[in-house]
Amino acid sequence: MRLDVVTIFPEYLEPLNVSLVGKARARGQLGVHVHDLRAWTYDRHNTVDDTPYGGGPGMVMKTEPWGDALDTVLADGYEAGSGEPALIVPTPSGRPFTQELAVQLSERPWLIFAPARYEGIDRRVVDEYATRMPVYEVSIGDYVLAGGEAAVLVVTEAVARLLPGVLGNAESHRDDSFALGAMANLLEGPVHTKPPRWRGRGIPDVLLSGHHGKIARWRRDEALRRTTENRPDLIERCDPAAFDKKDREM
Ligand code: 6GU
Repeated sequence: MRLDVVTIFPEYLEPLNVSLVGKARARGQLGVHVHDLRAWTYDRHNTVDDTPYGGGPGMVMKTEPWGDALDTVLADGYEAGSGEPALIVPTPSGRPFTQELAVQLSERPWLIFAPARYEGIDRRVVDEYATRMPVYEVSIGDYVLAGGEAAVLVVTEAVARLLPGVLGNAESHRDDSFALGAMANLLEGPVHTKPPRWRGRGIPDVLLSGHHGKIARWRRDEALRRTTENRPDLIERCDPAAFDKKDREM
């Protein structure tokens, strides 16, 4: 997979060199290209923003630097045979970024990120590129960040760990919170490891019982408890029939 990020803060994307994404990159499973938007400004002050038409507070990112930057990135990627691109525009006004969308994006060969600062990018930029490729305007949650760069890191990590061969163990994502399947829409329950006693605290007996059916049911109950506590909205969405089936299999 190829990733391009166009930003006025290339340093903000340094974390893409470390941990899971950094390793995928080092192994050649991921090509990451970070570009400084100001490389496509031609005035003395490298201006990327201007006042909004219609008035109001804040500044809007200008069309021309974004258009020239995206045209260059697209030409590079097509020349490199990167496949069909999709444009990701992080914005608090976007659709919610979910595990389902992470899976969809992980199936694409080439993602181009356009994180904005200020009040956002002139609308005509999104409208223009939407005629050429799928555009996903995504929000990572119900709060406001100063810019989309942190969201790029979030989306990139969620997508990269789904790529074949990036996580050590393909089973690792099966029980993830938000994974699909019988535990769909349930949060993961608590986990424990050695030592068996720490500051007077032991391990739940069932986990030491070796009884796989009982352990699975305990984990399911803990997942339900945690979901009820932290995300009652998710409980509404889970499928009681899936639980009944799992219980019969035990
Ligand atoms: Cl993607 N961008 C900004 N600036 N704020 C956000 C966001 C994105 N998602 C939630 N808040």
